Amino acid sequence: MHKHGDVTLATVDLGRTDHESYYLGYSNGVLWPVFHYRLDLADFDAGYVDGYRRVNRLFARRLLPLLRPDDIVWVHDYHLIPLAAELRVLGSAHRIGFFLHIPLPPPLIFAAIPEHEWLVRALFSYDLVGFQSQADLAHFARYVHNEARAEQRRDDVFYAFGRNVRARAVPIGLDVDEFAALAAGREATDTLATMREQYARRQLLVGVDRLDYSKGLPQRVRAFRQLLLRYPENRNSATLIQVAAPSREDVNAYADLRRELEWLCGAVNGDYGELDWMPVRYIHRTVARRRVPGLYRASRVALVTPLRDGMNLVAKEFVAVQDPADPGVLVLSRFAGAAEQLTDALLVNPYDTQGTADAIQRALHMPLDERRARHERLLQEVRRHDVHWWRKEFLDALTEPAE
Ligand code: GDG
Repeated sequence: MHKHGDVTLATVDLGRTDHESYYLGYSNGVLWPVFHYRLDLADFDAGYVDGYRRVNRLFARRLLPLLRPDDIVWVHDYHLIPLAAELRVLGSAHRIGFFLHIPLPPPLIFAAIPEHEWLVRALFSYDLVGFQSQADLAHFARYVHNEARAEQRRDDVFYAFGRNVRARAVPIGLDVDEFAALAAGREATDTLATMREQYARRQLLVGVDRLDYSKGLPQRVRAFRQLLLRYPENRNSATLIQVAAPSREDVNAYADLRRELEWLCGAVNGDYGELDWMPVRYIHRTVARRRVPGLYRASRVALVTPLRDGMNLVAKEFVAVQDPADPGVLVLSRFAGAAEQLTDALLVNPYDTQGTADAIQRALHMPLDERRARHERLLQEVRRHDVHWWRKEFLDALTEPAE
C-alpha cells in the first residue's frame, strides 16, 4: 500500500508471463487494435486471453478484502473488462461502474474478437457502463440488440444475460484550472518565451501524442508535406513540432510505426529544408508535463488528427491554454471522440491528405476575429464539460437508486 495525499494505492506485482499475455498480449495486442478498428494488427491466435482472465481474477481476489460493504467501485478501461464479473463470483454486491477510455467499434468489427460474447456478458456485471461518445454508445446498443437480443427497458437501461445494465455516454473532460495553473508556471512561461524567440519569423504547428498507430502520425506528416507542396507560401515559415512520446515499445506494430515516421520526417526535411529552416521537428521523447502548456501556447495551430481516438485530451488542453485575445486554431480529426463536442474546431478526415492540408492552410491564415469567435465557443465547451463534471455525472448515475 502506498499513500499519495488522500489516495491510497494498492499494487499487485505481475510475473513476466502475465505481463506478456495480459498486458502486452491481450490488452494491447488484441483489445487495443480491435477497439481502434484495426483488425489487421490484432494477434488473435496466441491464447493471450487466459492471461487476461487470470490477472483479472487475481485483481478481484486482491481487491475484495479491501472493500467495505458500502464502497462504490469505479473500474477504468479495457484492461479490466471482466473485473466486476470476477468480483461478483466472489460474492461482491457493491455498486460497480466501468468507464471505457477508448472507442467501442461497430458490432461487426467487435465480433471479430473470438471472445466477444464473453466480453459483453462481462459488461453486464457492472451497474453502469460509461462511454466517451454517442457513437460508442450506439455501437454498444446495436451489439447487445443484435447479438444478445437485449431488451431496452428505459432510455439507458439494457436487459440481457439475466441482468440490467445502465449505459451512457459521459465524455471525459480536463481539469481546466489545474492545467491553466501549469500554463502560468515558470517552466511553461520559459518554454513559451524560448519558442517565441527561436521561431519569431515562423508559424508553429504542434502535435503532442504517444507514438501510437491510432494517432495518425504518418498521415499527419503527409498532410503537412502536401501543404508545403500545394501552398508554397508556407515554405521557410510553417514549422511542425511533433512530440511523439515513446509508448508500448515491446509491441511489434509500434516499432514499424516508429521507422515509418522517422523516414517520413527525414524525407520532408530533406525535400523542403533550408540552411536556416527545418519544416519538421520530430521529438521521440517525453516532454516534461510542466512545459507542454508553453508549447501549446506558442503554436498557431494544433494538429490533433487521430485515425480513431476515444476522446483525445490534447485537443482540450490546447484550447484551455490559448490566449483568448490571440488564440491558435485547432485542427481536429472527426474520428476523435472530442469531435462530438468541439464542433468549432476545423474538423478533418485524416485519411484525406489534400483535405487535411487545405484545413491546415485555412488554420494558418485564419483572420483574428474568426479565431477568437471559434476559440471562445470551444473554451466554453471545454470548461462546461470539465473533469469535475465528468466525475459527478458518472458517479451520480452510478449511485442513482435502481428501479
Ligand atoms: C486514452 C485514450 C482518451 C502526451 N505526450 C506527452 C504528454 N502527453 C499527454 C498529453 C495528454 C495525454 O498525454 C494523452 O492523452 P490523450 O487523451 O490524448 O490520449 P491517450 O494517452 O491515448 O489516452 C484517449 C484518454 O485515454 C482519456 O480518457 O482521451 O482517447 O486513448 O494529457 O498532454 N505529456 C507529457 N509529455 C509528453 O511527451 N508530459
